Amino acid sequence: MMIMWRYLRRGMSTSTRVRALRRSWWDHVTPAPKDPINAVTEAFLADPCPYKINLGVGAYRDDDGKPVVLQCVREAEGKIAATNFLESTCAAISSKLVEESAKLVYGEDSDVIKEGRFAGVQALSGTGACRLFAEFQRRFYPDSRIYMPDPTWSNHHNIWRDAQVPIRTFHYYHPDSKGLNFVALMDDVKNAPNGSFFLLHPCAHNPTGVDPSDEQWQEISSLFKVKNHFPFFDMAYQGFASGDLERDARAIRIFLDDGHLIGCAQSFAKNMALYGHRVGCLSLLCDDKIQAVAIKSQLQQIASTIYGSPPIHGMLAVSKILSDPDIKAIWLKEVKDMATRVQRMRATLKEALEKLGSPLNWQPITNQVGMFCFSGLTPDEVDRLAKEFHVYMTYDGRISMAGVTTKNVDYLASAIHEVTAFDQDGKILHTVCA
Ligand code: KET
Repeated sequence: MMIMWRYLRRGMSTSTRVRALRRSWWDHVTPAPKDPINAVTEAFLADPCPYKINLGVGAYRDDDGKPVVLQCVREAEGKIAATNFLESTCAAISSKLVEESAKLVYGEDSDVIKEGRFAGVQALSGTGACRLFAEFQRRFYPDSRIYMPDPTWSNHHNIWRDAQVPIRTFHYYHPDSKGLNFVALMDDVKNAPNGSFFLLHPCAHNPTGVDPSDEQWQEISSLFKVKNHFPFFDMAYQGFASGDLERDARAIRIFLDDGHLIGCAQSFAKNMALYGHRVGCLSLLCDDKIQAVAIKSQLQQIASTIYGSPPIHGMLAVSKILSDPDIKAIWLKEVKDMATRVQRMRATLKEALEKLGSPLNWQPITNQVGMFCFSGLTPDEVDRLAKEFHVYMTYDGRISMAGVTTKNVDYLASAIHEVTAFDQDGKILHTVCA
C-alpha cells in the first residue's frame, strides 16, 4: 500500500492509478484446486466422442444414460402447481418436510418422533445439511474434531475444513480384501478421545460401496456408548443400498435403540433424482422439547446468515411425495426400481469381465452396494480409460454404477479388461487371480 501511494503522489494518470489499485486487490488469488468429481464431468463434457461414458458423479441415470424425472415428482408437481403459496404456508410445508424426513430416518413410530425430541431444519441438500452441522459443531464444541472414514466423499474434508473443525480419519476400507477393515475401525473408535464427533455413512458408503453388517453396526454403537462419542450420519443414499428405505435406515435405528443422541444429514438428490433442486434436511436428536426448540433456533440462525431461506419448489414437491400416501407408494417403488437397475448392472459388469477372461477378481463389484463400485483401478488405469476408451471416472477408481447401462456395459467391460490385463503396447500384465 505504501509503495502505491508513493506512485500516486508522483502524478500517475488516473487510469494507471486505477489499474495499479485493481491489481493490488486480487493479485494473490490463485485458482482453487479442482473438485475431483466435477473435474470428471468437465473432462467428459469436453470429449466429442459419441460413445463416451461418464461414471463420475453419483447422480442417477436411467438405462439410456439419461437423468430421470420420477413419476412421483411429476404427480407431486401436478398437485402443487394448482396452489398459490403464501409465505406462511411455505414455512408450514417446510416444517412438514422436516417432520416427514425425520420419520424416514428414525421410524414413523419412534419415540423421538412421537415426543418431538428432535431439532430439524430444511437444508440445501446433503451438502448444505453437512455444512450447517459442521458450523453448529464449531460454535458449540469449538475444541472438538471430526473423525471421518478413510476414504470418504471428498467434499466432507472441504466442508469441515471450511467450518474450521480439525479433521481426523479413522480406518474403514481394506484395499486387499476390498471390504471393511473392521478391526482397525474399532481400534480407532476406541483410541479416539472420549466424547469425539464421528461422521458415519449409514448405508451405501461413498466411495467404497462397503457397509458394516448389522452385527458390526451393533458393536460400533455399543463402543460409541462406552466412549460417549457423537454419531453424525450422512444419509445421502437412503434406498440405494437395498432398494428399501426402512432397511437402509437400520444402522441409525440400531444407534437409536441404544439411546444415542444422533445427528443426521439427509439428501433427496439421489433417491428422488432431484439433484438440481437441492432439497435436504438436518436433524439432531435432543433430550427434550425445550432443547429441541433452542437447537432449532440456532440452526435457523446459522442458515439465515449464510443463505437466508432455502428455495421452495423442490421442498414443496418432496413434502407432497412424503405426505401423500398414494404418491409415496409410487416413490417407494421407483426407489426399488432404481436400486434394482444398479444391482443388475453390477452383476452384468462382473459377468462380462469374467466372460472376457479377466484374470482379476471382480467379486467386489457385486459384494459392494449402493451407487458406487470401488474398483481398485489405479490412477494410471483410470487415465488410460479416459484417453484410450473415453470412459470417465474419478482417479480413486470409483465407478458410478448409475452411469452403466445395458447398452454400454459390454464396451465398459472390454475397456476395463484392456487396461487391467494389457499395457499400452499390448503386453500381458496379469496372469493369475489377484
Ligand atoms: N454426502 C455424500 C456421502 C455424498 O456422496 C454426497 C454427494 C453428498 C453428501 C451431497 O449430496 P447433495 O445432496 O447433492 O448435496 N455425492 C455425489 C455428488 C457430488 O459430489 O456432488 C458424488 O460423490 O458423486
